[in-house]
Amino acid sequence: SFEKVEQGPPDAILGVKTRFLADDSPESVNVSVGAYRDAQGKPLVLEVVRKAEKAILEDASRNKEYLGIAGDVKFRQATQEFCFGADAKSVKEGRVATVQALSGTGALRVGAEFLATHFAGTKVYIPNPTWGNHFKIFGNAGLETAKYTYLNPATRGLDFEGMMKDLEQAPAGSVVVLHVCAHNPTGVDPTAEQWQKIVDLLTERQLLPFFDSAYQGFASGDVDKDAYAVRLFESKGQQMMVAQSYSKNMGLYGERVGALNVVCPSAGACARVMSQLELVIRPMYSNPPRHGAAIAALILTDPKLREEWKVELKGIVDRILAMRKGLREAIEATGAPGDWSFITDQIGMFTFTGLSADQVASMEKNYHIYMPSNGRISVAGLTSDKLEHVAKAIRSVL
Ligand code: PLP
Ligand code: TYF
Repeated sequence: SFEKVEQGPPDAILGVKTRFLADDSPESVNVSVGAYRDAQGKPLVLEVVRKAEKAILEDASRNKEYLGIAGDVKFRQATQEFCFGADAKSVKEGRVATVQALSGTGALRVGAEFLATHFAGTKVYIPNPTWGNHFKIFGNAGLETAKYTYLNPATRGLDFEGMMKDLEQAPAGSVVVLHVCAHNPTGVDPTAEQWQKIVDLLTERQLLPFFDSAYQGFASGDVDKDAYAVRLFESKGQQMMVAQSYSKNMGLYGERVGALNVVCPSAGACARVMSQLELVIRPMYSNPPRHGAAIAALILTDPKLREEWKVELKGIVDRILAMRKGLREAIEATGAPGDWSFITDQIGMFTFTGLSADQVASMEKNYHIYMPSNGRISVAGLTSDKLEHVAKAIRSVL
């Protein structure tokens, strides 16, 4: 009987939003979920997305037939180039197996299922801390997960030595999950020099990188610059997997647009991997949805739309940077002790404050400010009129 089914716990991040929605205080602030809000605190649909949608609706040659198992062909081609660059050797040589996926989460899940099927027993190394869903995605696929050192809590910077030491211990053939840029939740990325050392270590130790690319363009505003790590690995001839998401950089959250790329050593291996990815997908959801992928494909391939997207993306990144600066200054203005420069040093949409779970609970109870218990603030959810309130609340819980 379904009576025996037990109540499950709420999601660590999505559960916070539920509590926020139930709070009718005029002071309430939602800095929980990583979703961009405009200067008025409203969800944003990019102008370029509206334009692409309009063009799609008006194009009578389009229909609602099922896509193939691997998804929209034009999107798959465009997303490969977006990730690796048009000149990437692996793309030119037809060595990249790419399937459209249900955004980043779906891409990770399909990739995990593929690994579990063909490389059973593989251990997956995941940064500590990371996006909480990583452990469940790989774990539910039946893979063993392990943490590797990432953040140094004392400096709120990268513990690079700790990271390298842990990865040196990983058995050959293990998978290493790496955030391409704008690491969630820490906002801390390796430097170019450190990435060089990481690629050398992974090559030497025969470890397989599984990149999570949820924020390409969202870190620096420059989509090519943000792809640095992936393109570095690609240029070294590394085999790898990359899960891409267009949730943040195109603001397509609910459309579920993403892709899984598997860079193979040969075109033959690529064709075989492709066939196996399709065998993973077919019994799960048959084929992915059309609409969002058509939007993304049009924006990526139409030079005029692509240029407009660039400008809008820059606007988003600039607002986040302004909120970082504003939050730091507002906290410093309260006379709060300590060094708050990490807020403007960290990259992407989050700032990892180092606030304890108790302090976070107190912010919620006494100031109606909602964030996950790990102390991560979604800076993209802040607006100028809330900065002082948030800063004072932080000051008071210290
Ligand atoms: N990976 C990371 C690190 C994320 O932060 C997110 C979203 O917040 C995702 C993957 C997946 O998001 P989506 O499934 O919407 O693409
Ligand atoms: O804020 C975060 O880190 C994410 C956001 O289907 C998110 O958890 C929310 C819903 C979803 C994927 C990611």
